[in-house]
Amino acid sequence: MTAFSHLLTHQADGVFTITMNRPDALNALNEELAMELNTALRIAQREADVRCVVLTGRGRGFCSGQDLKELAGPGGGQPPHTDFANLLRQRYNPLIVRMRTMEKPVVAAINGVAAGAGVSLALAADLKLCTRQATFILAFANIGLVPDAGATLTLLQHVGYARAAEMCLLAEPISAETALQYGLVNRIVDENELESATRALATRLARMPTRSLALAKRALNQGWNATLDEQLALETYLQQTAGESADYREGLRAFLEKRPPAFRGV
Ligand code: T3D
Repeated sequence: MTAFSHLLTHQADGVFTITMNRPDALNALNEELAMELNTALRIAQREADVRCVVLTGRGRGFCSGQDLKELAGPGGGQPPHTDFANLLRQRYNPLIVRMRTMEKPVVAAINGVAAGAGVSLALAADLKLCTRQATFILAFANIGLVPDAGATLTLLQHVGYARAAEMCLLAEPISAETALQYGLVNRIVDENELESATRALATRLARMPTRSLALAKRALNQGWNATLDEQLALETYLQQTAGESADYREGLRAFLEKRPPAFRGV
């Protein structure tokens, strides 16, 4: 298993768990953490025995976004020039694309505050659990930046324009309850139950027909920009593909034999 300095990884029962591990900085994304996260997601995507990916953070934060101290550089003077375009292309955009297009479900277990690109990461997951203490802050405007790492799209997809504009323009924290009400997260759990609830959800997903989940994810991703005709054509193609999988045959057999299916993810 690859060794990481700012990440913890763990694999069991088809679930690959990635824990961001810079708790003193609320898991702010410095270059190392961002690049390691890219590597870990690449591994999770590649390994056939990984059938669900969990992203979480250690300590009281999920992820506080870009490491602002890294941007500020050493000393207290004028911050140095940052090539933001390069930073996004190198670190953030590949992360978001990988999470959204990975052919297996990605679960975010949001253990605390998510800020800036930390919210973008959470939004890129397919399913989200958070603790009652979790908060979400699109903090970009507080430092004169623009929401990025996909958030201007994924936030709109989750909450609609009025709420997205409020979150982006006012950059105020929203609570876990509000996040649930807005549709930003799927479920709130008590802090001491996050691990077990995440494990139960992820293990369940890992036992499902991975190929069909991947195809459903692709259909949902593409649905946003499609016309009805385009989406019907895509669904037709995806269903034909799913119908040729071993898991479809197993699912149908199991139904007829009145037993639970044993999906293998192929
Ligand atoms: O290319 C590009 O476009 C760049 C990409 C940009 C994407 C972005 O993510 S921009 C947005 C960056 N993030 C933020 O602006 C959030 C900054 N942090 C905060 O606003 C607050 O820390 C929180 C609301 C997240 C939490 O507040 P609180 O009061 O619970 O904790 P705290 O005391 O502020 O933070 C605890 C420690 O974490 C503290 O360390 P210290 O100073 O006591 O040693 C704090 O400095 C550190 N920390 C928190 N966030 C960051 C951070 N260190 C570096 N970078 C951070 N983003």
